[in-house]
Amino acid sequence: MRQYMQHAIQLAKCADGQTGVNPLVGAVVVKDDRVVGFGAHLKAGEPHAEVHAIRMAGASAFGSTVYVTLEPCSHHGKTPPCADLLIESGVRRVVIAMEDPNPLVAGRGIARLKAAGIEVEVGLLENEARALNPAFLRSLETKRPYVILKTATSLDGKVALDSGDSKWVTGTEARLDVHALRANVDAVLTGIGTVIADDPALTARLERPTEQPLRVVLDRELNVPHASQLVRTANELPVLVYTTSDDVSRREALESRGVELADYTTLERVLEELYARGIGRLLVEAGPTLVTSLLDGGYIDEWVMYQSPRVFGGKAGFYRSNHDGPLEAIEQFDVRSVETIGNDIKLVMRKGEP
Ligand code: AOF
Ligand code: ZN
Repeated sequence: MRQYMQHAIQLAKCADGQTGVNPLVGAVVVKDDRVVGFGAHLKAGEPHAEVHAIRMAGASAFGSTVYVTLEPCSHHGKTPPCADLLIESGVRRVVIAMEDPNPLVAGRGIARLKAAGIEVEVGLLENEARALNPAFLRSLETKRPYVILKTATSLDGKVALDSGDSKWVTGTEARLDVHALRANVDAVLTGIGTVIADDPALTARLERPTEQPLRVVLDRELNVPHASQLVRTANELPVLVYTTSDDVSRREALESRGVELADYTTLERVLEELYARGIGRLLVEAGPTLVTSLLDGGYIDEWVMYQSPRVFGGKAGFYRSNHDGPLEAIEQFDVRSVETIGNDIKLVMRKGEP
């Protein structure tokens, strides 16, 4: 029944932005045409969707059909294998939207269920289930966070006037939307240039209470001002600074203010390290230096571009390289959506399907 899988997909979506490097997963348990349990994976390290759903179903799980958006796992990760739980609970049939591409699972969950005599069907609403997890699917391949670039520019792609005036490029509605973006990622990355120029807090300020992203700054020389909003709030909300500086007094001064320091080797290493720390989605809000490096390195998976319908002119573009061409050689993003937000344009682009 498609409808039960649709419910499972909706349940999975409830935890969007909360699961770190883990996928969004939903599960619904059905017995004699009645829903007897449901659940979603809410947070990395916590029980998987099937565990919540089966617990809710209790004894009714025996002889039931379980609809789950991702193949039940077969590995001992932070939690025991879901396939075993389904088998032990006496589930009769399992309907799975998509196989888990995680090499630790990759068909073994399905094989285990079948070996136990459970009827298994794979592929119901597979496209919808894949669409739940672009970040998880891409990161499995890259071992880096899913990187979302945010830019706010004029129609001619400028981030400021040549005078430096950049407050505000877009209207209040678009800026509020950025706060929703921040609330939906695990970390926000910026460069020291932006910290000095704009003094951003990089927090998600919404009307509703929300989890805050880890704030990450690339700052080779350790020039981050002690009076900056980031440093002043570092004791309450974590700030991680990647640096090459071995200036002991600068390091100690920042550490005593609650800033965590890490070694800055390469951009690629920083991204890999953030992923290893559990950062599944990373939002980049940075100036032209970092944005150019990330675009040139091919690290941007998704791009949210806000454009103000006016022309700034001048030189303050967000991108500094100059492609040699030919034009066909320049990678194109896929345009996913275009909408008006206040009196600005919001354009969402992605690198091809993961
Ligand atoms: C499921 N149901 O709800 C989820 C699954 O570290 P662990 O133990 O949480 O394992 C994480 C991996 O398990 C993750 O990479 C993915 O392959 C799978 N996630 N599997 O059966 C779930 N969240
Ligand atoms: Zn599992």
